[in-house]
Amino acid sequence: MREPTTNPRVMGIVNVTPDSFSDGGRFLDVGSAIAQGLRLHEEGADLVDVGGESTRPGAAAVDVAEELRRVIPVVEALVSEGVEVSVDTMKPEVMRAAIGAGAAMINDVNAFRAAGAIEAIASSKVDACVMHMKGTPETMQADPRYDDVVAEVSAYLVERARALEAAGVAPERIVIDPGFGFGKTLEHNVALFRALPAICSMGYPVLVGLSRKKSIGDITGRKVDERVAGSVAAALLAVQNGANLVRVHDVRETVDAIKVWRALGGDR
Ligand code: 9MG
Repeated sequence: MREPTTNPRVMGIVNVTPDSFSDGGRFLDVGSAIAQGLRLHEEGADLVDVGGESTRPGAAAVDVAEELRRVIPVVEALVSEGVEVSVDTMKPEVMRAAIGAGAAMINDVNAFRAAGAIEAIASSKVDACVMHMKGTPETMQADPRYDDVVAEVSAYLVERARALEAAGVAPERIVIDPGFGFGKTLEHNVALFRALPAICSMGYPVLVGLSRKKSIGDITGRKVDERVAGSVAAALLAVQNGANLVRVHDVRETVDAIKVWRALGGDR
């Protein structure tokens, strides 16, 4: 089995989505998103992932102008406060603007498959997270099927990482992610999780995102806001199995758990 990573990093999640109405129009609370990013940074997040388009199952797409309006002011504000920022986007225009605003990573659940996405990242120095997703957020949970989920996801991740390398992205800049919950049943997610030691031996750092997801709810029987303990357990086991980066909502709890794990010899 692969040795656990000695220095796992924690990525905090900031979603910039409209959450209230003002004078008949959607009111976008950029200030709350910035405050949330700063709070996660203070709680010990190594980097903060900012997203302006929901990737939840069934979520509708947003257009480029709206996504830019949501994300870029938050990136600028967090970077100016010394926060390392990742931007969760599938759109090359948003990638370019985010890189211009100082983002250190582009996290693309679509694995840079959009026209112009590889070029947007290749002409920069930022890191790139390539994630596996079967289908689109709108359709992905409609009866996903695989012959061999681990083999298919692994082959896809290698193919996408090689596509980035062929465009000039150095392998050290590439992070791979099995994409838990993105076109996968609980069984698929469990099979991928159990294969983490092998996935972590593929030559790229690995990101795991299970925080508060349906799989945690399916296992524990808990509602979304009651999934903290289950999410922390999953993050810790991911780290134990070699994950380099865990993407989480509950930064303080995850950072504490990793500290205890390390102090008690989990990283030996
Ligand atoms: C945006 N987003 C939601 N879940 C995610 C996950 O599991 N991994 C990555 N890379 N991004 C995610």
